[in-house]
Order: sequence, then C-alpha cells, then structure tokens
Amino acid sequence: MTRCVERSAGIAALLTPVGRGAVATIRVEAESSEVDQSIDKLFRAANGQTLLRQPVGRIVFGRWGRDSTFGEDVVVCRLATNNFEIHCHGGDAAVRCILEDLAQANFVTVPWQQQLSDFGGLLESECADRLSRATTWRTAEILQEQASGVLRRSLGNLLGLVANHSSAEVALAQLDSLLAWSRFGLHLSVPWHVVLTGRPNVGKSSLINAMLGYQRAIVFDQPGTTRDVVTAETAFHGWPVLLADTAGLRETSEELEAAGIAMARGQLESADARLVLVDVSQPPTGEDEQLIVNWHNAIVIGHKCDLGDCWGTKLPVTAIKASSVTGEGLDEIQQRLIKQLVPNVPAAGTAIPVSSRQVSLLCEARQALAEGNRDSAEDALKRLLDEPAADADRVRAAEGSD
Ligand SMILES: Nc1nc2c(ncn2[C@@H]2O[C@H](COP(=O)(O)OP(=O)(O)OP(=O)(O)O)[C@@H](O)[C@H]2O)c(=O)[nH]1
Ligand SMILES: [Mg+2]
Repeated sequence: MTRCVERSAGIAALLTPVGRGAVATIRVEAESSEVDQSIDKLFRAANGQTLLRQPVGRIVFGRWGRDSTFGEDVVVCRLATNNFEIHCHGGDAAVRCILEDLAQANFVTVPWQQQLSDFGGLLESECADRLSRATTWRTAEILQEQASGVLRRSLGNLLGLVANHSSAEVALAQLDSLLAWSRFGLHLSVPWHVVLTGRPNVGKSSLINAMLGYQRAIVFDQPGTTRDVVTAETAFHGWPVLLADTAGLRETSEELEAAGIAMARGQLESADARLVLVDVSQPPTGEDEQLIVNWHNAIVIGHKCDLGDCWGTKLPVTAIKASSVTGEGLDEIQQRLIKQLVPNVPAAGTAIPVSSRQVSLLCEARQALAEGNRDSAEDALKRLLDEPAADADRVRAAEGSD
C-alpha cells in the first residue's frame, strides 16, 4: 500500500470499528502547515482558541463542519504538535462527514493498522491487530500486555542471550517457555473450536442451544435433522469458544445426509476439543461405543439423563451426565472443556507469541540454536524484532489468517 503523505495534507484513520457505536474516533496526522490552514477552518473550539493554541493533551469540546451554523459536536484531543484525535458520535453519518471534510482538505484516509504501524515495527502492528480482534476481556488483557511491550522486552532479552554467547541452555529454555504458549497465543484472537458429535437424535442441537442460552440450532424429534455444520461463538470462563453442531453420525444412503456426515467428520478431525454425546435413556449401541473408542480424548456426555439411565457401568467413569432440559451437567461441561483447552493460565506479564509468523520464527531460532548455529538463531530473532511494519501486508498475505 503506498502512502502519499508527501502530496497530501496528512493522513486520517478511523480507529473504532465501522458501524454503530456510542462514540467514534478518527486519528489525524497533519503536515505541520495544515493544522492552521485546513483544520482550523473545520473545527471551532468552544473555548475560542484555534487548535494550534490548544496545549498538547488537552481535551477540547467544539463543533466540526465547513459551515459555522451546522456541524457536529465533537471532542478533539491534540496528541502531539500535529497529531490529534477527533471523537464524534458513533455510527456512519458523523464519521463519513468528517472523513469527507478531511478528504476535501487533501487528507488521505488510511486503514488504522497503517497509521498505528508508525508507532513500531511489524511486531507491534501484529499485537495491535490481534488486540483489535479480541472478543473477551480476558484475551484482550493478555494481548494488551503484549502490545505494550511485554513480548518485545522478552524477545530483546533473548536476542541479547544469543548474541552475547551466553549459555545456549539458558537461551533454549527461554525459547521453550515462549513456544509453550504458541497455541494459546494464537487462540487469543481465534476462538477454540469445539465440535459436538454423536448418533442422530442424541440431543447435540439441544445441548448446543442450552450451552449458548438461545435457540441457534433446530431441534426435532426425528433423527437426521441437522445436516450442515451450525456454529456459534460464545465464551466460557472468559475464553472464546466456537461451538459446532454437526450431523448425527450413522450409515446412510441418503446423499444429502451423507454429505453432512462427511462434513461432520472433517470438523472432528480439526477440532481443538470434542464432545461425544450418547443418549443414556436408550441402551448403548455399537455406534456409540465405536465413537467413544475412536475419539478417546473427547469428553463423553451421558445426555438426556433426566429420562433415566440405561447405561449403568457401561458409561465411562469420566463421562458427564447432563440434560439440556434440566440444565444438569452444563457447568461441569464448561469446566471440563476449559481445563482441556486452557490447562495453564499465564501469570500477568508473561510473554506470549500471538501470530503464526512469530511462532515460526521462534521455532526457526530454536532449531538453529539447538544445532549450534547461533548466527541463524540471531538472524531469526532479529527478523522477529526488526521487520518493519510496512511489510505487514506482505507477511499477512504469506501467513494467511492465523
Ligand atoms: N428429555 C430430554 N429430551 C431431550 C434432551 N435433549 C434433547 N432432547 C430431545 O431429543 C430430540 C432430539 O434432539 P436434537 O437436539 O434435535 O438431537 P440431535 O442430536 O441434534 O439430532 P440430529 O440433528 O438428528 O442428529 C428432541 O425431541 C429433543 O427435544 C434432554 O436432555 N432431555
Ligand atoms: Mg441436530
């Protein structure tokens, strides 16, 4: 993406998400002469001073617009001599008007990632990007720590160990402790994928609805109801989870159902965790038992326990008895899932890699160091730390979405 700052009055970026919201924020970086030439014609502060006369850091209320009688109530904060943020009403209209006014004054609108990349390298840009995708407080808090320097400090320390020929064991141990958080780190911006499976009619759709607290999937008393994969995102204990309801598994000659079953198997292969449901109100079948054996890491749910128990000791001892009708067992399912997905929670201030680029460069550094090749390890760590943010698009395209 080319920046034409030289020929423009500056750049402007919408920092808040597009769409409805209480407040929207537009950040503007102006060429030095443009604040008085353009911005002072658009913004009239309630205290009567021009923007250039407002001290840096002051929050100023006023009106925005080319016409002095009409316009938008805004709050402007000067962040630095020529940089400021405009806080206006959320939603599309106010944002569009302000960006149009700025465009007419020759400001170029850029994506927020591009504007924030001026404040650091690719490492910072990746952390900020992942933070913007966090869907829970818990994940946002950890990503915020990485974005505010925890990860850079730890990597800088590691580079120092490698470059200064300190003990390879110490550097390897530090690399291992960073890499131990790889999966966790990638999931801070991508939910853990949990797939529900079981024979037709065991209550998969009912359980997903009960776990979500609303009717996401169709429930019906005939087997073979769910065909497509039905997903919904939620959070358990502050960790984002994508639940997937799938077609009941059975032998079938019906083409549409068979396609759904093939999809269900694909989902099961790639899942982070699986819930295998059996209907304990009915005697066990060979298919139930086969599923339990095939997916030995899965959490087994003895479902419809409100209707009685025909399984007795045939139900694995670790299985959770649950009912979508009474709610029994639902809390335990959440707890067990989270124990499996997030067995360890990092202490505050722990450095965590958050993108696949970071993880693969750490792996590269580890392998080089283990083979006694310090120069290559140092090179990988330097790339991790020093890659410029301007290459963000290229790297994103190369790594796909994490
Ligand atoms: N008593 C009782 N009935 C349940 C429970 N869960 C589901 N049911 C009933 O069992 C039937 C099947 O439920 P579904 O949730 O559609 O089952 P499914 O596994 O999604 O079925 P397919 O999509 O066909 O594979 C419905 O009539 C539900 O009302 C439960 O915990 N207790
Ligand atoms: Mg179903």
